[in-house]
Amino acid sequence: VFVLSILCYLGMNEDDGYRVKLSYGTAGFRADASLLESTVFRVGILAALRSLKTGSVIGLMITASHNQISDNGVKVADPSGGMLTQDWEPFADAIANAPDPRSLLQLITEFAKEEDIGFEGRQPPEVLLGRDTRPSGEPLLDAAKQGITSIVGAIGTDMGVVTTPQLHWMVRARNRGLEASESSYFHQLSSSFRCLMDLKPEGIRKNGDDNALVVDGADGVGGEKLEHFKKMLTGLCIEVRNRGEGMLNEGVGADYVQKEKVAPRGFGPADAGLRCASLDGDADRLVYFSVILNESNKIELVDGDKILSLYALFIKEQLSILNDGESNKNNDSYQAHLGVVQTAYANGASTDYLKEMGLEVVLTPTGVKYLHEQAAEFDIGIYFEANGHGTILFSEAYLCRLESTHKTLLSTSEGSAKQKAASRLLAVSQLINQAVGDALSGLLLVEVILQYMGWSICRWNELYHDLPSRQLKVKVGDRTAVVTANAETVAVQPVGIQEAINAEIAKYPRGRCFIRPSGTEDVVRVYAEATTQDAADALASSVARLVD
Ligand code: 16G
Ligand code: ZN
Repeated sequence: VFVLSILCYLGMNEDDGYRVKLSYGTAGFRADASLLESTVFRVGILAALRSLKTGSVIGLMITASHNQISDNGVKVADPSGGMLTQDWEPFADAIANAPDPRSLLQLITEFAKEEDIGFEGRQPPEVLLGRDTRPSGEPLLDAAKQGITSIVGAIGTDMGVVTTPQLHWMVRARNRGLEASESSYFHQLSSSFRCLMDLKPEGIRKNGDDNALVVDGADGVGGEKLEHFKKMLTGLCIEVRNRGEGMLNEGVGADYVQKEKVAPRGFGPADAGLRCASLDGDADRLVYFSVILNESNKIELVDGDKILSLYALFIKEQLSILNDGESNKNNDSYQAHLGVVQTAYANGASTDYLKEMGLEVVLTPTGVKYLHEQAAEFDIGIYFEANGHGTILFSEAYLCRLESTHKTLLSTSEGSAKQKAASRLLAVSQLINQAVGDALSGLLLVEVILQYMGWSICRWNELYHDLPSRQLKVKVGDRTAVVTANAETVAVQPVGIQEAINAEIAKYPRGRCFIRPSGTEDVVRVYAEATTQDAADALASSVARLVD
């Protein structure tokens, strides 16, 4: 039986004037912040119900990531720290679009019955709340709290201004009985980073650039956090720019740098050759770049695909050290099923490179929930979107095996190459966020691997050469008219469009092109790739004309 006290709050909803139809897309609900108050309130209710249902702590994050400062958004983190289960998305859509308090109440009551959500004997529901630096965050936080506490006994715990991955990490930690504070997060990251630094092979010479890293904080929460956190990191010198003094996401941030392929505000010719990185507005995306000498603000972009490749190379190397000579003994405690997950946006050259390394590569549709789910199928699954969102997942079963292998190695051959490889893998599992892609932990892993390899950013960028590509967006009346299949590589609707796209692709050597409806904007996106920039541009625009 529910005791809801929502009616008073819902009056505002009818005053909205108009209500846009909202859908819980890849990034939760996102819109102009002024339209979101009652939506966030409703998501608060959902989060409390989810906590009741699972008997675990749930997360609610208020952010619009790389979008403009006037936007905001809300998404829910499940007990594992991952995205809200897809089974609940239709309910999220339904309550967000409920036209009046009465139908909202009815939806909730019916859903609770269906899901068999009751109060008896359960822990009081608890939701951890986080928000980015947007000014609209605070009032929206209040709306979320109201939503949560309208479920009797439910608690909303405010974690303050945090990065999206910090909040997901905290939810995961809490549900594992661990301390879930910012300081425990920083402590875990810095100690596993130090452990990896201590395990660097001796005698590696630095190749080119020094330890200095310059980071574009997108004028958001990530830059602020990193500025504070960097003091805890030894062996790495970080300069943070765009820490919040300028306008959030305006000409800065990972999304801008990756899509426009230019240096962010505050970076210029004087930075040529430096190793630079860019976070997005809520610090769940990371790309690297270096400014090209004498080319105003042009950059060499080192995107998510290349971060993935670097990680894959390192993990594979540790696994082969660990496996060396073990295959005959049939000792599967040493074996690990390693796989990588990408989307259709992955540069074709990266996919070729990973396959040449002998890795299993799986494609999924765009959106973290799909990549994450697929990566969790492996003992070690590495996923990345080209835009810089990704992480490395270690399965519980594999971590258990690895821990016992490590213990044995410590007692039989401490200091051996194998023992160190096992230590490194364990440290990576501690460093890299197991809940969601995390620019701060991702950056530390990149830095430690570059030092391990003795590589400069240029050497890293040489792993393979990106095929020239072009992304366009086409404003359409109804983006849902485009329906895709095979991880968005084929458009099955409108009927006939794929044949027309194929005919365009056939005109270009190594041409590849796909269209998909955006999950976050009212547009259809076009991606094209070919052997020259001109060809990629031409392919993209001819396909965009087909969509129009
Ligand atoms: C969201 C997704 C991101 C995806 C992007 C695509 C999450 C947490 N974020 O930001 O993974 O790349 O949407 O946007 O899933 P689009 O559908 O507008 O192209
Ligand atoms: Zn983001």
